[in-house]
Amino acid sequence: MAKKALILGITGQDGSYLAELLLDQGYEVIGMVRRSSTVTFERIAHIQDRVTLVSGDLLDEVSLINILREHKPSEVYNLAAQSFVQASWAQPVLTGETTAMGVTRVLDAIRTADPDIRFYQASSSEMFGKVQAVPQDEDTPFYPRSPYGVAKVYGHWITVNYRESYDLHASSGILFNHESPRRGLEFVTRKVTNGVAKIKLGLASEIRLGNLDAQRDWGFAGDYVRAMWLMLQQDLPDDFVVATGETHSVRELCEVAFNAVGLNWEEHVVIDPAFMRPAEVDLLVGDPSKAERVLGWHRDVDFPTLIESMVLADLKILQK
Ligand code: NAP
Ligand code: G4F
Repeated sequence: MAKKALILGITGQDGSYLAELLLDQGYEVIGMVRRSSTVTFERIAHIQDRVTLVSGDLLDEVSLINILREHKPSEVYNLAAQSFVQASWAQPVLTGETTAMGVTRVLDAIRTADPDIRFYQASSSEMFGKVQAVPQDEDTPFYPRSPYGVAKVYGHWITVNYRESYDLHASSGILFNHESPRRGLEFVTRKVTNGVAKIKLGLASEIRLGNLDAQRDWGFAGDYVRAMWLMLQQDLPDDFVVATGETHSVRELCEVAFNAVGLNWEEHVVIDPAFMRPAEVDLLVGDPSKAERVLGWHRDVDFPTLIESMVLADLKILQK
């Protein structure tokens, strides 16, 4: 019989790539979607007839228990969250309810409905915040710098706690930034690649950005969902850092993206204080040695290839 997986957050960037991966592996895929007055299925439109979409919300534990009881998945991937760091200062309580308490609701629903379910929690390098070591690995202490980061630390520790308290197969992937042509337009990579495409086509003349000095360890989302799946195939649950081991500044990101279409970034990027954050995460760079050694994971796509592919994809979308 085909294995059955439930993806919370299937309409998001990672959810769409993970659904593709699981379908390719022969899984039956159930995706939870929340009620909305408009359709939010753009990222999964191409596979919508191959997945089962069910209605539920991280804010509503009853909906989670009912979905687990009805569909009986053997694996649950919690990718759902309020995931935009900047928005977490404007909506700290919603971020906490979703990104922190939402994890407890899912874990508790699993404990109630079927404690044999294997669980993946989407933890984040944002938990390292004001970094206490370079590079960051599974033993680096957390020092979150945003309400989002604080909520993710809670989600991480409640996952560890349910694993230790109830012997759940619950793993936490501490993933560094990962991007793709499906990335939300508000995140800096996609904002830049979309802006570059617009400028190239004469539809805009500038991109307004905040802190160009921030450094991130950027990888490709398609590579990172493979690590999530590998974690749930292990005999024992554990925590893993997933990263490229390289870091680049927002300035370098601009350089690579503008170069891809033969433009000079300095002529088009404008610094706008509106995009500065109350507290910044200056430098992230992860050490993926454990994921490489234990899971046999490796990334395929490097930084310039990733950014150039996003620019090309945005050009295509806009030309259509
Ligand atoms: P994303 O594109 O923002 O997707 C978030 C998903 O969560 C969407 O499907 C969204 O549904 C859903 N969601 C939000 N609130 C919900 C609620 N109350 N109930 C049910 N679903 C809800 O995020 P992503 O980039 O794919 O990231 C996936 C996960 O990994 C997130 O937890 C994120 O925090 C974490 N993470 C991401 C990165 C990264 O670099 N991408 C790195 C580390 C960790 P709608 O479509 O209805 O909004
Ligand atoms: O693309 P960002 O918004 O991503 P951020 O804050 O690193 O968070 C992403 O990665 C986390 C993993 O570390 C995830 F957990 C989280 O869910 C999300 O996917 O910003 C990256 C950097 C920041 O330092 C920001 O200050 O880019 C800087 N930046 C400079 N100008 C900007 C802008 N970011 C955005 N979004 N927009 C700007 O105009």
